[in-house]
Amino acid sequence: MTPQRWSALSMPLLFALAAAAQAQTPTDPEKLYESQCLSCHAPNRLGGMGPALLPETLVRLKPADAEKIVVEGLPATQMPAFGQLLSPEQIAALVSWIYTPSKLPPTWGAAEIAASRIVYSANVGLPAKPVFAADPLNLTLVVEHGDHHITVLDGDAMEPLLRFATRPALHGGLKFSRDGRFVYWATRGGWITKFDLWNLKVVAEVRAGINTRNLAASSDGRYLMVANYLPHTLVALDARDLSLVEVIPVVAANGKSSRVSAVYDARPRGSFIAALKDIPEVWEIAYDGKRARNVPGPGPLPVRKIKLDAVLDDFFFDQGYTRILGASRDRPKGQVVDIDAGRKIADLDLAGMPHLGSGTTWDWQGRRVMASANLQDGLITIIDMGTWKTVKTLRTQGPGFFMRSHENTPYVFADVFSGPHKDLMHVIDKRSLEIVADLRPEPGKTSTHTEFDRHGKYALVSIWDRNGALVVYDAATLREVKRLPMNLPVGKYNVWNKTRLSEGTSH
Ligand code: DHE
Repeated sequence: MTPQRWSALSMPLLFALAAAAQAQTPTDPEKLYESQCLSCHAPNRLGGMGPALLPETLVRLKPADAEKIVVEGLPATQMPAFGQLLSPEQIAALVSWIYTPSKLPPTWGAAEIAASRIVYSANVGLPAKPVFAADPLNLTLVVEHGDHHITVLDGDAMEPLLRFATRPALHGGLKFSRDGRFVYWATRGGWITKFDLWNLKVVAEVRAGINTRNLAASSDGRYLMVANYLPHTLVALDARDLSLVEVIPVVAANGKSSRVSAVYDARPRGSFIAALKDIPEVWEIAYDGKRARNVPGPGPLPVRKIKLDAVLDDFFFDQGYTRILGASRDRPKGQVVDIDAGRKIADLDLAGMPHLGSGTTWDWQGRRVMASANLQDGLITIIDMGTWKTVKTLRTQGPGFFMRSHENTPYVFADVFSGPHKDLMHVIDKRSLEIVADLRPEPGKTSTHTEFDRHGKYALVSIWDRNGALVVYDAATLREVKRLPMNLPVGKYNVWNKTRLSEGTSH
């Protein structure tokens, strides 16, 4: 029975039916799953309308929280409340079972990927002209986690143009075509979406994995590369229609397979660079044979494997895309890898858990420096990208997640993501390397992730709360100019900053 039909029944009848169902329903979790969950979460727990329910995909959800969701349902999703229908014992058995490995190894190969593809043909071939008057290069997309939506903001007026629903659990950077017309994103459940930003329409969707990390878009506009945790694959898609180009198994020479930490486009190299989580290797996958001269191999997307001393969980490119700065969760030091030479060239003095992918760079006293927040400790490390030495360590009021800046502002915004000061946003002066201001946009609520408009005039900060907001600051005076209510907003992506590779943000 659907949740909608339940609500049409009278309460006493509902309770009587629920009691009868509880008495009849078995406590065997597999049978419970078949009768109650399979229609949305799919056979073999691979996920369908609802997410996959496997230990590999549930790492971020505590069993107690999973139990709460089963009992109460999940607002703004199709997940109904089972608290009246199943007994506490049945719910406990079910929850404990979804945290055990599946008997059948979860598979998501070429056939499943191809079968999942949806092309919205009415939205294909629409005019190459924006349907709105706002500057298309100054649009900012805001991801709202609370009810799984994206808001498209006019970056000059700071007014929403459109708010639309996405598939659940969108994570990581949105990636744009170079003209800014198309935007691509991935959900943790493996769904990839292509959206036409000029016509404000979804063009196509495909499920490229069961548990996906992120995606990269090639700068020649031809390919998307999807990094998966489950299965252990990189998946290349045709950026035009999301059709499958190739599934690349991520396996080392000794046969050991690996999750992919992340994949990024290296524009000047004509290649994708992927870091692996379980094998100490970085892979370069060439999509432009002319530019990527040192990537030999057959097929349209040959792979070059660079061996390292340690796995990389997170990394950052230098401006020339010849070196990457990498960090491993279980190693006290970071490493600098020269991609051309194919080896580590320096260690980085980075303690704790630096979040390099969310760092920022700028010129300081004639040198290029890079700053990274730390997910474990209240410190920010600023590194000279010529000598690879730390030039300054700043103590902050707690662990941080994102550091963001823009060419046209002297400031870096660095959030305090957790702990008692999670409502603070530090403002660092790029000239003095000192914290010069603390913003507290909403006392008690986490403030996080800053993005600038294309001109660097406004800094947009997320209040990460279901009753949250997007707070717009004047980037020069640091005064609040506007506040738009939003539901758990997190990442924000300005078309200009992302397509022009602004030095203050990630790409
Ligand atoms: Fe993210 C980007 C990894 C948890 C919000 N995050 C990324 C990227 C990686 C990453 C590799 C770069 C992707 C890209 O740009 O293509 N994130 C991780 C983790 O390893 C970590 C710590 C744990 C995990 O389970 O994945 C993690 N991330 C989170 C969150 O808890 C956040 C705050 C909320 C969420 O979405 O789950 C979060 N991550 C973000 C955002 C970006 C991101 C908003 C894009 C930032 C940008 O400006 O590009």
